[in-house]
Amino acid sequence: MDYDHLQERVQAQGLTVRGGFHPDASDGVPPLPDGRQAKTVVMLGGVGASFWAAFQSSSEATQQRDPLDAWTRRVTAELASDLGAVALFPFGGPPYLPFQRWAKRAEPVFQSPLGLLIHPDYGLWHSYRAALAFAEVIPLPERAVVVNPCDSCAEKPCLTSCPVGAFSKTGYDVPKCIGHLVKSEGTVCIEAACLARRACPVGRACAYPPEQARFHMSAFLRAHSQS
Ligand code: B12
Repeated sequence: MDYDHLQERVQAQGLTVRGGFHPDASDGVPPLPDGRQAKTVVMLGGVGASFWAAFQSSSEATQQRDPLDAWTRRVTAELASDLGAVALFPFGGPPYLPFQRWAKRAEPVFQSPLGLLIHPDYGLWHSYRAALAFAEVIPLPERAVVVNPCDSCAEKPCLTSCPVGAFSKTGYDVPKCIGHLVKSEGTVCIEAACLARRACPVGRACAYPPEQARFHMSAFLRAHSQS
């Protein structure tokens, strides 16, 4: 198995390889079905609208419950079976697998003040949909050396753009955010896929188009207004 072949197979399913790493026991990667420790983990996800068309044309897109997760499960299970890997998912918890921690091992992304990981080119407009765990060591491309874009951002507009001040240096006030999203004034946050996220100057070309923004924000709102 080589990395380029893997990227081709993954892209054919509409997902993107988001780097990989060779885990050790401290990474919290679940053991493979035969009890061995995985030797390579490859992260799969999306950048901007990269998986949106593939998902939208799938049979899962019109199902009522968690359509994106259902699509992700199917395409990743197909990839895992073809490539001899085990599929792991960021959803389905709690407990949750530490996808953001793994993402930082896999590619140059950094914790932004919002909690989301920032990528120097894609900004906050990217996500992790699944990971593939392999028993073998797959050689990985050399990791690019880049700096955290938030370090040189003096203004930090992400921390001052939320209409209800849900983000602060002490964390993210989820009930405050949800309380606003359910009101008519919250529509603008839904259309923008979060005004705080939208305020970040990095990777704006990758910002989600309106339909995708509405989809993600509505799913987030549904999940949290029920609890
Ligand atoms: C629980 C959860 C949340 C909780 C956060 C609770 C909290 N304070 O941790 C809530 C519901 C608030 C949340 C919100 C959102 N989330 Co969320 N969330 C998760 C989930 C399912 C589990 C996180 C976790 O507990 N991991 C377990 C620990 C052990 O793993 P870890 O990697 O070591 O933990 C890291 C995170 O917890 C992170 N963290 C800490 N505080 C916060 C706060 C926020 C807001 C986020 C996003 C992360 C975060 O720091 C830890 C150290 O790196 C992950 C998927 C996953 N499996 O990781 C997605 C995930 C972190 N979320 C994600 C996203 C995109 C969002 C939303 C934008 C949803 C949306 N609209 O699409 C919002 C952000 C707010 C907004 N207004 O837009 C993405 C982030 C992608 C990225 N670029 O980093 C993830 C990775 C899912 C994915 N499929 O890609 N999320």
